[in-house]
Amino acid sequence: PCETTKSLAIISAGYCRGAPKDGTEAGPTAVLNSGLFAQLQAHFGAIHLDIDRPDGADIHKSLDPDFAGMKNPRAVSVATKHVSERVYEYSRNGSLVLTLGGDHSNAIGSLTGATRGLREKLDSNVAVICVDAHVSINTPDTSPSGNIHGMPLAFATGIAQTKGEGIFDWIEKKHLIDVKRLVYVGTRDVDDKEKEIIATHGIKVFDMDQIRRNGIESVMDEVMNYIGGSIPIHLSCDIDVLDPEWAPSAGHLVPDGLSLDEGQYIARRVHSTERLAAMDLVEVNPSIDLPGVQRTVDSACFLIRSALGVSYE
Ligand code: 5AB
Ligand code: MN
Ligand code: MN
Repeated sequence: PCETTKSLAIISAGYCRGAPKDGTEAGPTAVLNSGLFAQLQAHFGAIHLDIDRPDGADIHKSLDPDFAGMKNPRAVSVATKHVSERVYEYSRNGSLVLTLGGDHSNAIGSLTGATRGLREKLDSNVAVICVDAHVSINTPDTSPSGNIHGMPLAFATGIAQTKGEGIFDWIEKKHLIDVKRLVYVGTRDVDDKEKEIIATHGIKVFDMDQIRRNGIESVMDEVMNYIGGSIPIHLSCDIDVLDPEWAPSAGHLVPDGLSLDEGQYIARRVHSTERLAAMDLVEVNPSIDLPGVQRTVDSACFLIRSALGVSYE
């Protein structure tokens, strides 16, 4: 049911209030300006590039006190609502949508936007492959930090229900992804309370241990089996899934991650389904480990080109 995607839309989502460290606001520019934009243009032709900043995304910190265990909740809510609406418009019109973060809270926007758009367009649910060292599924109640970049999958699935005035009160049922269509690859740093959430909801996880035991090829066979053969796919990539050797410029480095080749293999397998409908690439932070920024950006671009089937030169 998923027709070949003809156009590409890029949402520059350089919002960083979901993370404890600033810097990810410079992620989209760093990634696009390293040659990627030109390569994507050569491949896709005209690209819709959306770089508007929503009013309120920079709500001053003094006007945005903690709410129910969340830091900067109003700023993150405004930003993610905007991303959700932009991704929704493009998805509904049949574009493949690439959202560049920014911290992982931006995925609240991209996941809900793509889900809503594809439901309208194709009358189909979306399968979400989340590639992250973490599971990023704390609720405001379980979060040890209050950082919303540790919560995107909880809000996008509806597992987190916490709402206030101007705080995620825009999320409705039509936005929510189906937890049974969510699968993780490459995790290796999961909080105890997140383990409980994963168990309670029966969410599928292929962690680093499984990848080391069985190999990435066999794990991806299982991933593809699990999500089934027909529905569109949303690939949510947190760059920290890669080993810090390949992506040192990120805020929550965890050792023993994926090699770049393994990351590329995942992306290629997704591409080969011809069902990639949306992708996020988040958590690239050009203010961390300056000598490693180029390497991190190059890895990010490599994953994006692999998932989108773009070769160049
Ligand atoms: B990232 C932690 N689980 O909730 C939390 O980088 C870390 O988007 C979250 O994966 C890491 O604060 C969030 C301890
Ligand atoms: Mn992570
Ligand atoms: Mn994450």
